[in-house]
Amino acid sequence: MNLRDALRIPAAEVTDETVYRSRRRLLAAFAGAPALGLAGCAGAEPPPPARSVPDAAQVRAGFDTDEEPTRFEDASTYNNFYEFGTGKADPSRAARTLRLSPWNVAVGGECERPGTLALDELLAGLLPEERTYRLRCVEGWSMVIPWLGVPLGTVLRRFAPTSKAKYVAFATLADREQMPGIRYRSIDWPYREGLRIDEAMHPLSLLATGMYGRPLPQQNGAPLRLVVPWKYGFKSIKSIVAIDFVERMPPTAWNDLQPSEYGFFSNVNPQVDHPRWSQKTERRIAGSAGKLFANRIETRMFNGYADQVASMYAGMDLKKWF
Ligand SMILES: Nc1nc2c(c(=O)[nH]1)N[C@H]1C(S)=C(S)[C@@H](COP(=O)(O)O)O[C@H]1N2
Ligand SMILES: [Mo]
Repeated sequence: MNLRDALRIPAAEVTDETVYRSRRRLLAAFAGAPALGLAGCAGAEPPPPARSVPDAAQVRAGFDTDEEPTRFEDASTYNNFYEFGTGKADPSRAARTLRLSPWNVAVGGECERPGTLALDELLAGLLPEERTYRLRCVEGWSMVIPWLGVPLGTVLRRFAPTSKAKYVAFATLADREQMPGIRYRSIDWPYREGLRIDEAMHPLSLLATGMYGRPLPQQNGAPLRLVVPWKYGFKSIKSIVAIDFVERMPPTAWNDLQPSEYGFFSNVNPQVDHPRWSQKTERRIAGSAGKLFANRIETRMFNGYADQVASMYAGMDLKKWF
């Protein structure tokens, strides 16, 4: 049986549990195989960044929501952080020992002031803001999480990106000693993600240091993680140690693994199904319903942030650039 057949699941049987299992199987199938690179987009030139992004005042409606938040105990025990294992409960058990200090972030590439900074230097003078965002995982579940953090763009501008900086690439720590999942050659570690520069500068893009009014738990990506609420959760890379301004679309962990299934943009879009499951609905893990009795709700375009972000994608074919 070839890989594609091995991973095919009859539509009627698809639940987010089977989806997550199949995703884990995909990792196992690819263990040891060479990285595929950006094969999915080979040849075609991606659409350039939008020339301007709205300012904070224009997108303020997206900073909060009146939807019922997820309970802290669900948001901190039902996690994806493959460096600590592929089970949902693995990170909350295994990540406690991740050493958060000292923590340095190396910033480089197409910018005038590159450098490696300790976390408090990186964030010096910035006060964390609270942003309550929806988080929609590509597997078909979602949460509502009150984050604490600073706008990504505010931090990036300190490094004076040049006109060649068309994308921003991020990498997670990959420390074999502290991260038991690194021993499996599934993802081509370190976990990497990227944004187009306009997306990175958009005021909704957050560098989070906390949630629920307290410091981020390790399993949620302490001490510093990205939160990009209009994209599938895997774009929101955890425990960041490197940020690079680059001219070309950078390689990213899930796109490397299966470019036909995980695009670079990965904007939440109920009209573009994952090749192996529908993206029209999601299981909302919120309030006392918790993860066992989560409601199924309709997935919204750009995860409900279309008013804030759609202008960046004007004229872009969102099926092609999924
Ligand atoms: N380094 C790293 N970042 C990661 C992941 C991961 O496995 N490793 N998983 C991603 C996925 S698939 C999701 S849905 C979110 C989950 O964030 P949460 O556990 O804080 O809800 O983190 C993302 N960031
Ligand atoms: Mo995810």
